[in-house]
Amino acid sequence: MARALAIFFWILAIGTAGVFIARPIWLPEVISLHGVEVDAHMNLTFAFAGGAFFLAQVLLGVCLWRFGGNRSGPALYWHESPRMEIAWTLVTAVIFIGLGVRGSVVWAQTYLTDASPNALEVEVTGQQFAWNVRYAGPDGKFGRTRPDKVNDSEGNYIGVDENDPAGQDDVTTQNLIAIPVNRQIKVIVRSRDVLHSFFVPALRVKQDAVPGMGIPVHFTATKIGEYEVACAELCGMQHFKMRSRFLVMSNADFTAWLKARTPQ
Ligand SMILES: [Cu+2]
Repeated sequence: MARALAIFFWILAIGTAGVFIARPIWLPEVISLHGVEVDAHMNLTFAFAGGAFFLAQVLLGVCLWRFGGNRSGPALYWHESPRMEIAWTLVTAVIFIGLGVRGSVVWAQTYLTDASPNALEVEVTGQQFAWNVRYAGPDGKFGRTRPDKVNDSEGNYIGVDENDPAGQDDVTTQNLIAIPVNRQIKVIVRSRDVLHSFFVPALRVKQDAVPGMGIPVHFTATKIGEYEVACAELCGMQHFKMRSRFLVMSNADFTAWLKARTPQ
């Protein structure tokens, strides 16, 4: 029985390691500048945590194989070994603190730095169960929004105030975001009802949308193509279908795309 259990733990260890190495289900290919760093840090974390898990399971199997079964007499054991306890505590502390420090540097580069003044601003407002997107238009200014102007039947999902001249050229779309490639984008994440989370897996960007707040997050996409935005915060019965297309275009294509939608 003990040997069967040992084999079980070895298969578990090899199977788990195999899944992490082969990655049959994983995030899509990364397409942002900072995402490369995020992936590197995630891989490092998996290497340490996965390595420790693998060794622990293999060792457990070895002990079961060697010492398990019907043995007569008491097992050999000792009560304590301060040297070993200090060693494994120190090694674990160094690894965890080291990973934490490295991770916070990666985090700070994205979340604790301001976007460049040349970044393109896009406002993304979550609602049950769609993503509303707004561009400032040629004047570079977002118009005022007012809750009492929200009118779903007229397509004014975020309540743009038609009396504010700055808002008259604003471009709005729903479940469709386009951005130019290789230019920094500053997304202001909002919600008009409950908590949502703006998640673009290919960018390695995830930011909660909190009612009453405009939370900035910036990134630079490096590859033209069509990607996906998902809501990563359970926000109601139809949360599963709250998704948006995310298009990364050449600068010329993006300019034409935006112009075609700009109110004249
Ligand atoms: Cu949602």
